[in-house]
Amino acid sequence: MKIKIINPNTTWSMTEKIGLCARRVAAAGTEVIAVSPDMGPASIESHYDEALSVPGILDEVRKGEAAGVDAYVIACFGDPGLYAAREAARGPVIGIAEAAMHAASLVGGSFSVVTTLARTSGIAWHLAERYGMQRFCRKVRACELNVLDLERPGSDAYRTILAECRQAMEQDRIDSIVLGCAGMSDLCQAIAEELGIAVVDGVAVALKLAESLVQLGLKTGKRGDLAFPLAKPYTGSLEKFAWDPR
Ligand code: 5HY
Repeated sequence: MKIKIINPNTTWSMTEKIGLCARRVAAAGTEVIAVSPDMGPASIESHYDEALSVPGILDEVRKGEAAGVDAYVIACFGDPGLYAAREAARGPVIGIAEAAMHAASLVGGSFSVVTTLARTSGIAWHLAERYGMQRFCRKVRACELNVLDLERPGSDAYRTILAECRQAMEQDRIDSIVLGCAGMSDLCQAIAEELGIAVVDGVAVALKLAESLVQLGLKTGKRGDLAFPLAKPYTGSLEKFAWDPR
């Protein structure tokens, strides 16, 4: 099977890292294709960034459908464009935040999210609410790191994130920690081993969930609000997004 992991930001070093972490857990028969769109923000740290990342995500889904991709992962903790991507795809589309929160809810009664900037914590809470995870989510903690600090040598990002995770473990009465950024994917195992608590990386969970759904023959339902988009003209730079009902 072919699973396409879309890092909606255009920072390819993060995309490569995300692809590596996904391939580490992928089954033998799974081809993992990790991409950044040709257009979009270098990092996603606001509603504005999220909105501007969606055309790139949908463009990658459009290309994936033509290439026979079986499922998609949206590797950004805000799950941007998740429902639009589900409309455009035949197979499953999994957001890393939704995947991570569900996984955390299966291995304990409570979790805290450790993310980058405090300004994105509202987005994480909105997702917890949308996914019915509020009763499990104790806290959303921010390290006050920019997303691209995760890619900057010498930024000391690991120690900053580890310290916040330790605080969460010691103060929040939780069973697990959810990493609130796809760019933290490579830190998951080290943090879990150092602290001795379950640490959930949404990239890995989303990949395994996508694999399972494909293996079970479960595709995105097309009888309701995730049906394929309606055909109509789109103008300007969005012209190529006009839906071809072929
Ligand atoms: C992400 N931003 O996973 C989110 C996380 C965040 O560029 N990739 C990004 O910090 O909001």
